[in-house]
Amino acid sequence: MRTLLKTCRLYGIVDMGYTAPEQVRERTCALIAGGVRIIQLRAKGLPLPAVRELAVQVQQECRSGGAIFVLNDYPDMAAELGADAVHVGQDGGTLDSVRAIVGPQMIIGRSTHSPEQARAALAEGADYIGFGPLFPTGTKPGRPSIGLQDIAAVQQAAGDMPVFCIGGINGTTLPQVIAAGARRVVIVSWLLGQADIAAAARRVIGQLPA
Ligand code: TZP
Repeated sequence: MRTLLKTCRLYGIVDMGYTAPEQVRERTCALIAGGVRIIQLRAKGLPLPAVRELAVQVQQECRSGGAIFVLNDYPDMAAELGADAVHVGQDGGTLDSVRAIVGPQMIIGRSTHSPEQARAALAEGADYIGFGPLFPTGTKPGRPSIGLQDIAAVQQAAGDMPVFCIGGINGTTLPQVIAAGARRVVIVSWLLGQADIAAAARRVIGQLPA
């Protein structure tokens, strides 16, 4: 899975803030059909049994479609389900403590909001980082945006480790993000809002540098 991770350019999130429970399988499949090979379930604020039920659905579709399944926030549940990856925020504890729960094989991703946090996460053993929000976004309301100026330096400091730029990326902002040095992106609301999610994902992947 770590080998597959290195090939991923577009990271998709099935965010329950934008997705009805009955759309979860269909949206996961649409992302996969569009070439997305890493997909996170983000289910903020839902009761644990509901998160688990949705996670099983995303995991099953990822398994049959050959995509990495990432669970946001719940290392214990990720371990119990045998998720491919778990994603934690700055408030998710040390990566050592997450690693102790999920074992040596699981991919661990960390959200970072500054070059310092990005370097710290990589030094701490993250397998990939999210870096943003680059622009203000309704998906994380109230979170200050960090702009584009640090992307190239973070990308360089990360070397071979995947850096996924995130936050307010859409069809209009993507070219600026790429011009600023991004090689990988996460797109949430814009992608989920497209009438043809697979086609939109395919177009984004086609724009990202190989
Ligand atoms: N972390 C930083 S920004 C963000 C997360 C989860 C939300 C990105 O969502 P969108 O809708 O692509 O701006």
